[in-house]
Amino acid sequence: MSNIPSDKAVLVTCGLPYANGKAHVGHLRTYIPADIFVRSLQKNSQETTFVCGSDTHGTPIVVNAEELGITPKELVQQYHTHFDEVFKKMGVEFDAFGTTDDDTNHNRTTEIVDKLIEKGYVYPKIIEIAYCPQCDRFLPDRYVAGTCPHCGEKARGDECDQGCGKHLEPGELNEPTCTICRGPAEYKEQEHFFFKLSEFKDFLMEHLENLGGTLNARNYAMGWIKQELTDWCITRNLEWGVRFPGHDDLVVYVWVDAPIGYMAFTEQWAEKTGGDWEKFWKGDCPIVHFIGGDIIYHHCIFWPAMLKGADYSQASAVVASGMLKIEDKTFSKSRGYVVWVEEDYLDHGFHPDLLRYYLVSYTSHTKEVNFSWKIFQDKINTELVGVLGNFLYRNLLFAFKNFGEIPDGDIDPEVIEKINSTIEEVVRANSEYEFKKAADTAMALASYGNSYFQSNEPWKLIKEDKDACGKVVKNCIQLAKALILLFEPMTPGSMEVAWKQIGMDSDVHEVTYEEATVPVVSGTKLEKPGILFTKLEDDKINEMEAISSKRIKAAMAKEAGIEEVEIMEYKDEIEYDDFAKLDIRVGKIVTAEKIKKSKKLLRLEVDIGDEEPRQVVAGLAEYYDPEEMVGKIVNVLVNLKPVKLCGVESQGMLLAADAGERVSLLSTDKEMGPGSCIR
Ligand code: B3M
Ligand code: ZN
Repeated sequence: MSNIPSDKAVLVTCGLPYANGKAHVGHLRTYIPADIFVRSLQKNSQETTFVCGSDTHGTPIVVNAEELGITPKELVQQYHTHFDEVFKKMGVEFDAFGTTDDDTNHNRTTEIVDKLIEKGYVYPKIIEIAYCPQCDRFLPDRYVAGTCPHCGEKARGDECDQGCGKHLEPGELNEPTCTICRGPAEYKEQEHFFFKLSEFKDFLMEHLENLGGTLNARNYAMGWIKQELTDWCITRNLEWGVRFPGHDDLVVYVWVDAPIGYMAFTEQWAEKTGGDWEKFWKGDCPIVHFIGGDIIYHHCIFWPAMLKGADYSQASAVVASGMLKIEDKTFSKSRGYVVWVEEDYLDHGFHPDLLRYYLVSYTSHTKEVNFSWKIFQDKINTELVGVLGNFLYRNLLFAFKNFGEIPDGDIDPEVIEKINSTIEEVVRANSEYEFKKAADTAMALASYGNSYFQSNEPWKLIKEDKDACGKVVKNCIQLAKALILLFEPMTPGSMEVAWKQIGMDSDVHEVTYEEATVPVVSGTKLEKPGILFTKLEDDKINEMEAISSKRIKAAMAKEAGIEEVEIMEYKDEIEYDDFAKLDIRVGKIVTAEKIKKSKKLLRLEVDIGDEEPRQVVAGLAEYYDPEEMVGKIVNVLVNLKPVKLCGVESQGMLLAADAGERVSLLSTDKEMGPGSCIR
């Protein structure tokens, strides 16, 4: 739903990444559409401020730093720099990118919390807090695990992450255990502070009625409010965070100071540029929050109530993105279903624009995006390369070769009309957060360009009527100009290059849609155009798929407690006859003992169905105790030429799987009598 007046400056924010891990494509699912939205507003002559920053507080960060033996400050600095760099590389250009540990945010948070206390919205209450007697500490959020009181699934800290997804208040988890020592925790009474969320019910109902953005955000939030609205515990026992005023042993809950970061970063932007932050937060210039679909509760309930309580303006719109799947599987770092922005994408030489286009054009913003290398290849090759790239390259190369400059001629009214209606539709789609629709509409203009070129047959005209040919070419360049402006928000790097190719010397990122129908200037010199989008080859995509399946296998093995397997090169092909020469039989180990002079060898006697057992010497002493071997059903190669090992004759060989650190004997999956043949 669009409720953003076109004559006001707009503040756009993005959910703050936790400075606790690397950037992956799941992050970009929110940041790239937000950046495209901002660039599209600018193209439509609207003033924008775009802010984000690192979320640096909260227990997961403290837990992680503790595990790594560094301070939370060191940890967050490292990831803050990482996110800042990745965003820049991906063309996501914030006007400010701060951290919630900056002084601006500490100060603003303290001011807001003080105000809420002063206005009577905060009260103390004795509650039961998980406490670990072994570690002698209180256990906030992620420091405690247990079962969800709502659905009974395993849950940790403040969220039922494996079950119903509900926010959990301190003291709610059943069967609490300490995540540091894994011992049982107990509940102890302690004073904490609560925000009177329940008093904001009517306000929130009204706020949500008028809230713009995507309907998923509004509808979920309305549903929650109708159910219940309980007061919210806003303090935690931690050292790291923003101090709760007057209580040295408490900090505010991370979900208090994180959204306040949006305001603090706007202040940082204002400080840097001389801009006015209050026109958003105290005035009526609209604020649009882009967030992941899993943090709607925090942005549509906690946050507007806090702002209202402290006398600040609230957001006009909340735009919540759908989830991301990787190769059609639920995104999961621990199971290997993840695509890291740097190591899996940028470091392999993929242009940022391709992923930008993919993420925004795959499906509508609130639906699930599936990232699959094959679909990525297909979409890029057919759309960016096959339609847009093809139009720009073919037409500019033809113009360059035959004219060397933009030829004379009038622009067809039909072409101008087509450009205008496309822009109108793209602007409308963007204002409704329908980014896929905007992408498809822009791409349809490129298809129109291709048919215009094709049906006018300039390659024939050049021989028959150069002036008529010039006119076609000029119209195509006009279309190219409009397309470059329409695609700049999605593929800014490539369109910067294309803008030069049509002989423009202005900054394509600054130019607005109004320029799209301003006639291109005949006589402007053209350079030989380069290819903007190159086809993604199968080899490259296969290579990426192999990297991803290797990661998934490794994760699965890790989960099962199995080490990563080094895949050996395949041996040369053999005939069946070669295989048939091996005489392999089922055996049962009857005796096993160490060979004194050797660390590695065991002497075994194996019943292979003959009257006498076979003596076999096997290099298994490092992997098996002799006692545990007796009675095992094994596979024995019985026609191997006997050899002496440490003076003991070996009359066969046991088959085993070898994974370096561990070795496992081959057996049969049903018990088979000794002597059964293996084929
Ligand atoms: N740091 C990340 C998340 O839960 C969290 C967002 C804060 S936005 C104020 O997606
Ligand atoms: Zn649950």
